[in-house]
Amino acid sequence: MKTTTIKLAVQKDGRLAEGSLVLLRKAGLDFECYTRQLLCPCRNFPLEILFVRDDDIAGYVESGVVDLGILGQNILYESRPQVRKLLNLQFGRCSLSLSVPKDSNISTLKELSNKTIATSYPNSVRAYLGKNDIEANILTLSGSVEIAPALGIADVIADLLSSGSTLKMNDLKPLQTIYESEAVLIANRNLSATVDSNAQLRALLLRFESVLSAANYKNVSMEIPILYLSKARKILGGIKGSIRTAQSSRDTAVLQTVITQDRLWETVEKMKAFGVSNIFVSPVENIIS
Ligand code: PRT
Ligand code: ZN
Repeated sequence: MKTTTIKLAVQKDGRLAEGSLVLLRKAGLDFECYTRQLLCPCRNFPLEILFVRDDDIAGYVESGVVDLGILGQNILYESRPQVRKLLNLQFGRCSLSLSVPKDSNISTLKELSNKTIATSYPNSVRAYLGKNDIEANILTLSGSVEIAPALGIADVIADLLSSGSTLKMNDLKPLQTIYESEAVLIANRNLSATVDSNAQLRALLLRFESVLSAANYKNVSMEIPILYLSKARKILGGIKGSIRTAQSSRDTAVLQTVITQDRLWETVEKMKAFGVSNIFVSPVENIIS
């Protein structure tokens, strides 16, 4: 079988850099990037990782300089590069939001009419205004959008928002969300057309998918009086076939299962009614189906 090396571009420094590396490591990829050199080969997979600025990633993938890239979905919405999105990666979450000064009397979308909106995302804002039938002026800035109202050059801003602390620090408040965004894996169009026949790419995607599905699950084990075992099994459900029990003493058993993160606390509360003890919760690294 012919082995082709896949090239993947990730952000060198910035908000997506750490999340990208964590994903790659959890996928079992072994590489060293002490000084974050530009190109880093993987020891145990035919993959080369290219560390670049986030602004360059879409272009590199589009032109085929690299095969894959990890970047914010906001870039796809804004620049519409000719690439294919393969996976949502569950980190780098933020929203593109319209915000106004705290003391502004703008409180509805309609009131944006004829106002000036400062943003680094002019295409996204234009499309949103068009969809909502609003005519406003767009002032494109490359950064520090949040200070535009204080400088008197805009009435409104449209910027990425995650914790909201930048808004607070600049006496702004959110008005409306334009879209939600998270990090995504994108592929060059020619490469993505060969997913089925490209064994390396399929293997890499399987690794990423197994990490992503595991992120929503927890491993839970507990000691439970044997008396309540069958009732507990009914409540737990768990992933198909994943409830295991082993008798630990005459009247108790150790029960182990995998449950979704959102059911964790509710389930633990219910189990407490059965007199369970020694509850251990640990992350699930991969789910390979
Ligand atoms: O150096 P390089 O060009 O690679 O990086 P960059 O500085 O241009 O980008 P970077 O690292 O800031 O953002 C990369 C990607 O991270 C973005 O394209 C988004 O997909 C994602 N992301 C997630 C964010 C945020 N959250 C975010 N909060 N990008 C920017 N911000 C900024 C926002 O513009 C605002 O200035 O953070 C500020 C608001 O944050 P909060 O937490 O105060 O609300
Ligand atoms: Zn950038």
